[in-house]
Amino acid sequence: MMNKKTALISGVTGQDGSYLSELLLEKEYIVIGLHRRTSTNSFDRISGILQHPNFSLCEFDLCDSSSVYEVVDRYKPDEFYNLAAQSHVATSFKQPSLTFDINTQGVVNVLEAIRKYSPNTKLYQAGTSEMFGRNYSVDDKGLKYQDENTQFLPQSPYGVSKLASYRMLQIYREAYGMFVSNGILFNHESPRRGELFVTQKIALWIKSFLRWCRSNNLSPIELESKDDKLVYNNLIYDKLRLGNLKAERDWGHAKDYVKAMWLMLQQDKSDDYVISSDQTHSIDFFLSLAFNKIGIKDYKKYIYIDPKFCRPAEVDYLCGRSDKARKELGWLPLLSFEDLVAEMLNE
Ligand code: NAP
Ligand code: F7E
Repeated sequence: MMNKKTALISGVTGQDGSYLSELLLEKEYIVIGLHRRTSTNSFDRISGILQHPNFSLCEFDLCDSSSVYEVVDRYKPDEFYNLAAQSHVATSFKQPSLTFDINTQGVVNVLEAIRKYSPNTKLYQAGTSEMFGRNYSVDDKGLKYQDENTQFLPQSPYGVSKLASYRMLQIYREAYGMFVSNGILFNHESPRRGELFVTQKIALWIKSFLRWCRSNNLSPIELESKDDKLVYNNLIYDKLRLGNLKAERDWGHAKDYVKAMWLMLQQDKSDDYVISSDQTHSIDFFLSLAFNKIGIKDYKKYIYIDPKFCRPAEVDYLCGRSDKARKELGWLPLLSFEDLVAEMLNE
C-alpha cells in the first residue's frame, strides 16, 4: 500500500485553506492545518473537517520564524501550501509594515525552513493578480489581458509584498533547485469569502436587507431613497455603502482555484501559473446581476457611494489568460460567474 502524502496548509481558517483542506482529504492526504492563535474562535470554515481522522491543527504564526522552522522540521511534509496572508488590499494601505511582515518576510521564513529542514518538500505560494496592478498586455484584436508574460506593476503595499515573495520563490528555485511554484491567482470568491471583500459585502447586505423587508411585510421596491438611507414611513434601513464601482475584476470560484494549486505540485517541475476565468466584469455589473436575481432591475437607489471605501490607488482592470495552466496542468474551471453569484446569494 502507498504511504499517504502529508500536506501542511497555512491559512487553513481562510476561504482557500478550507476548500483546499477538503480537496486534499478527499485525495486521502494527511492534512495539518496551520493556524495562528486568535482571541475568538476562527474555525467556522473548517468546522466540517475538524473531526476528520486525517486532519489535525497545529498552532504557528508565519511571522515567527522559530514556529515556521518547528512545523516544517517536525512534519517534513510532501507539500506545503502557503495560503496565510494579510490578504485585504485596502488594509495593506493602513498596515503596510504588517502586510510586509506576513506576506514577504513570512514567505522567506517558509523558504528558509524548507531549505534547511525539508528540502524535498514542494511549496505552493499564493501569488496574486494584484501584482499586475495597472499593467496589461494587448492582443492583435486590441483586447487587454494579463498572463505570465505581462510585466508586473503593483499599485498597493499588498501587491508589492506579494511580488517580493513571488520573486523570492523564483530565486530559491534557481539557486537551490527547490520545487517551489507560484500561483498568480485572479480574484476568486465563494460563500466562504471574507465579509470585507466586495462580492461578499454585497451578498451579505442583500440577504440581510431581504430578511428585514420580510420581517416588516415590505416589498424592497416600496422604500424611498433619502441620502444614505432607505425609508418607508417610520422604517429606516442603511443603504449598501461602497467605493469605486467602475473597477473590473476577473472573478472565479474558490473551489475551482484550489484544484489548480494542487495540480501545480503534481508536475515534474515547479513553475509559475496564471489562474483565472479569463472573463472580466465591473463591480457595477456584479451589482446589476445580484439585484436582478432578487427582482430589482435598477440597483442604484440601494447604494451609497462612500469615499471611505475608495482606495488611495486603484487597480482598474484585471482580466487573466490562463492558457498555460489549462494546457500544462489540464486545469479547467467548472463554475461560471453566474453560478458564483447565485451561490453567494443562496447560502
Ligand atoms: P483569507 O480568507 O483572508 O485567509 C487568510 C488566512 O491567513 C487566514 O486563515 C488567516 O488566519 C491567515 N493568516 C493571516 N496572517 C497570518 C499569520 N501571521 N500567521 C498565520 N496565519 C495567518 O484569504 P483567501 O482568500 O483564502 O486567500 C488565500 C491566499 O491567496 C492569501 O495568501 C491571499 O493573499 C491569496 N490570494 C487570494 C485571492 C482571492 O481572490 N481570494 C487571489 C489571489 C491570491 P486568521 O483566520 O487567524 O485571520
Ligand atoms: O475589491 C472595489 C475595490 O476587496 C474588488 C483579494 O482577495 O483579489 C482580492 O483583492 C474591487 C476593488 O478585492 C468596495 O476598490 C468598491 O476595485 O473585493 P476586493 P481585491 O482588492 O481585488 C486579489 C486578487 C487578491 O489577491 C486579494 O487578496 O472592488 N470596491 N467598493 C470595494 N472593495 C471592497 N473590499 N469594499 C468596498 O466597499
